[in-house]
Amino acid sequence: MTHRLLVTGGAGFIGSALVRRAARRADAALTVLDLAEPADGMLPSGVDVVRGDILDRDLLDALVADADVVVHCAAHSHNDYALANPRPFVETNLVGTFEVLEAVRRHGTRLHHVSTDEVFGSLAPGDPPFTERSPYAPRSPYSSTKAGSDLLVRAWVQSYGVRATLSNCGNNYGPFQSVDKFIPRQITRMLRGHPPRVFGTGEQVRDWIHVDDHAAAVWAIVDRGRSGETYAIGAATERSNLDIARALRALIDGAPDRIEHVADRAAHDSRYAIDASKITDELAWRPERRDLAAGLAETVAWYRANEDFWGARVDEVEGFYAARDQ
Ligand code: TDX
Repeated sequence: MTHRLLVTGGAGFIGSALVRRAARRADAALTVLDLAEPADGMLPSGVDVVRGDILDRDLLDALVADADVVVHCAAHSHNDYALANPRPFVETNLVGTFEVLEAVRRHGTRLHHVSTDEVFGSLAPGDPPFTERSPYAPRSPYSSTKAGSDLLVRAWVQSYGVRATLSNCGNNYGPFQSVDKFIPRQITRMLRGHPPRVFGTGEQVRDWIHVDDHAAAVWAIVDRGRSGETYAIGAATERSNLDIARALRALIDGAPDRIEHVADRAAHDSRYAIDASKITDELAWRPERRDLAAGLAETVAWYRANEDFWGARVDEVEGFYAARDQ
């Protein structure tokens, strides 16, 4: 039987990786709903791309009516933009998820909600990693809207019997990530001859996972996950921002110590880390791309070869950061 899959946000970094992986399956018919036009090469041919907003109720309803499974990835995802202007985050991440939930409720459609480890707040150095049972403790406009969207999904499962799963993943890296995020920003700065810029001390720690491993985890949940359950996704690869900046610097121009420290982010979470035992034990998912050094080298090579993807955006992004002394 063909599975008709609708991926909201499927022209984004994580959403498109989900679509590329699903397109390998012979039994999947894929539709993407996204505000943005997919970048060249981002989506396989044969994917039906609909340009539009999850807040457009009629459009969303028509697409959900035609789907067996909805993977909800559409969100505004950048912390610094949320600090500068939180309204679109509340509208898309909270109200948009509400609209997705109402649509799947009307049509009895299975949902998977893609979320982030940021909903659990910030860890101190010796704390155990986040699990599915960690208390929600978001500290920023972005993470609070994602936390709220998770709670809506959980409530719709309990109150209306919606069939839904959730996932909370650590920091992703890989091809097609927007240049406003940490790793692509540093790579593209260095390719243009500028040093990397870390916020504050640079000692903040993130738990990195290749986007393809995240995509495989999401499809494992869609295939084998239990409705109502949450799955934490991570590859146990904690690194400080300084470690990453140095590694990239060494890959690109061999001068790992020339790094600029700039103004810190407000409410900057100091550490994220994920304990992925539940998904590894219950769904037999394992990260296959655990070699971060190899993954970063491949990612640098991708950005070198794909200036078409990022060249037109870097000035705008650097202008945004410059206005914030970052
Ligand atoms: O130029 C920079 N310098 C810097 O030091 C940028 C852009 C970021 N940083 C720091 C801030 C964070 O400590 O690097 C770290 C990573 O920053 P982001 O790429 O903005 O990611 P983060 O804030 O950790 O959130 C990410 O993971 C959870 C994603 O962007 C979110 O969308 C996801 O939900």
